[in-house]
Amino acid sequence: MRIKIVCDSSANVSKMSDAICESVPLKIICGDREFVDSPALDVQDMVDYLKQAKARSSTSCPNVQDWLNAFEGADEVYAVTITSNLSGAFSSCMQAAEEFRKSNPLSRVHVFDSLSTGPEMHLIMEKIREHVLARLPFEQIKEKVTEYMQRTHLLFSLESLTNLARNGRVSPAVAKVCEVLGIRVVGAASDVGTLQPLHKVRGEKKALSALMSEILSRGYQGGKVRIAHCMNELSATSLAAMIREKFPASNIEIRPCGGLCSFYAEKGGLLVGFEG
Ligand code: X90
Repeated sequence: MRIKIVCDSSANVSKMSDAICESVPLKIICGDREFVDSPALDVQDMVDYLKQAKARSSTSCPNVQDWLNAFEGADEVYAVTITSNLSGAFSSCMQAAEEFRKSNPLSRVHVFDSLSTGPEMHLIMEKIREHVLARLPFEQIKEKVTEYMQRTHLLFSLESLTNLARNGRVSPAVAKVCEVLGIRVVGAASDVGTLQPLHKVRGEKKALSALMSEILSRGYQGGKVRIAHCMNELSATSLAAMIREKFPASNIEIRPCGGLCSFYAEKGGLLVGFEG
């Protein structure tokens, strides 16, 4: 039996891609240039290009066929998408699941709406993989992962919300806060999968302590933490050190954002997924 765990590229896990895991790219579009968020994308080059470009930029989610291509050949599929409240990825994935089941009547597909993105999706992918490797049956994996998702969280710290606001993913009023140099917004993925701003802070240090106290208030006790950063490894490393100081045995991994998260989190942005 062939099992596949499929996610969209907002999970930043293209490095996890192998025979079981597959990442389906979103796209970043600017004028007549299109950046496909695959492992081959040079994120720095994209960010530099967007910075000097005059044209409007936007993003697009995988279409039904993109998902179907990733499902191809599988008997069991577990798909994880970016929040359905900010992207069409969940909806196109659900359509693909329906079509796939029709043309492969013996197959089983489940789509998890992460109501989040980035490192929280990463945690969900890892949990599915763990259960798949332990050979748990389909229904049980569905149940256990849905339960797991109740205790995973996503926090963010952003220097700019310009691309989020320009593309209608956050209100212009929230984005305006960040227009003042040095002001960061620290927030969380809300229960319904939208951006929930929590603090407006001046400077990186204050942002890190705000993140730390939000992590603790969500019941973190030394479990897994996955951090994705947009060109801000230093800050990611400092946060990891703060967490390790309190919880020396914590399991922390840091990785750079891929194209989609870099576009929206923008330079300096941090995304933190963790188990509460
Ligand atoms: O379908 C598309 O074109 C993709 C749209 C994605 C929009 C949101 C991306 C957010 C990326 C920003 C900070 C974390 C926000 C968490 C909210 C649930 C990362």
